[in-house]
Amino acid sequence: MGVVNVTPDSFSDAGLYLDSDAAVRHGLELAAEGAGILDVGGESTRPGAEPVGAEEETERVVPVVERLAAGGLRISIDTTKLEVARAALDAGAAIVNDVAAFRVAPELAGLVAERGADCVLMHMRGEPRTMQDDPRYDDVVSDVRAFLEERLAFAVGEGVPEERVWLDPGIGFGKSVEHNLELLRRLEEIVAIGRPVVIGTSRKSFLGKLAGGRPEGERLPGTIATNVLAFERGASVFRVHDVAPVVDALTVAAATVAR
Ligand code: PMM
Repeated sequence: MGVVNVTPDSFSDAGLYLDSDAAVRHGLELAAEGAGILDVGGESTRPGAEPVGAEEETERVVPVVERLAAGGLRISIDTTKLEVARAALDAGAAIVNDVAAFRVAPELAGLVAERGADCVLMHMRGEPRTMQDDPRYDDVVSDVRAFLEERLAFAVGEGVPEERVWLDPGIGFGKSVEHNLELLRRLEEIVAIGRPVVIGTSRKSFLGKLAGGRPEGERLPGTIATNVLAFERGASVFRVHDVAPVVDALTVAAATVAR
C-alpha cells in the first residue's frame, strides 16, 4: 500500500503532493514501483495535527482518487469522515481506511456495507491532537487486540461482511517507542484475530528515535526492518511511502520465509 498524502502538513512529505497533478503523478509512480493499493489521504494524522473540514478534505482527495481509479488502480481512502468516504467511493475508491475505526463516524460502517467496500480499522488511543500525551496501557497488545475485536464486531453488526475487514494496530498512534516495539514483537497476537493485518511503520518517529535521532528522510532502513519483521509475523498489507525498496525487501523476505 503506497501512501499518497494530499495534505499541506503530513509529517513525512509535507505539502509535496498537495497539488493534485503532483499527487496523481506520485500515485502512478508508486503503482509502477509495485504498490497494489494507493492510500489517498487529505487530512494529516500526524501528532498534534489540527482537523480539516469535510468539504476541504473532499476537495483535496476526490480529483486524485478519480484520476487514479480511472487508471484501473486500487484505491483506499484514508479518512474518518462519512462525507469524504462517500465522495471517494463515488470517485472509484474500493477501500475505506479509517484510523478511527468507525468511532468518529459510526455511519461509515453502513456505507462500507452498502457499497461492498473493504475497510481498514485501526487502533488509535485518543485523537491525533493529543494522542502522544503520555500514552498508557495495561498491556498494549491485549488492549489493542480487545479494541480491534470490538471494532470488528461492531462493523459486522452493521452489516460489513467479516471478510471485508482488515485490522491495523496503529503504530505511532498514541503509543510510546516501547509500545510500538511490543506490538511488532507480539504481532502474532493481532494476526490471531483472523483478519488480514495492515501495518504502518513507514518513516515514523520511533524509527528515528531508535536510530539515534534520524530525521524523516533517513528512516528507510528502519522502515524496511520493521516491515520485514511484520511480514514474518503474519502481516498482509504494508503501508509505506518508499514502495520500491520495501517491495524488494518483502520479495526477498517472502522467498526466504516458509509460510
Ligand atoms: N498512518 C498514518 C496515516 N494513516 N492508516 C493506517 N491504516 N495505518 C497507519 O499506520 C497510518 C494510516 C500516518 O502516516 P502519514 O502521515 O505518513 O500518512
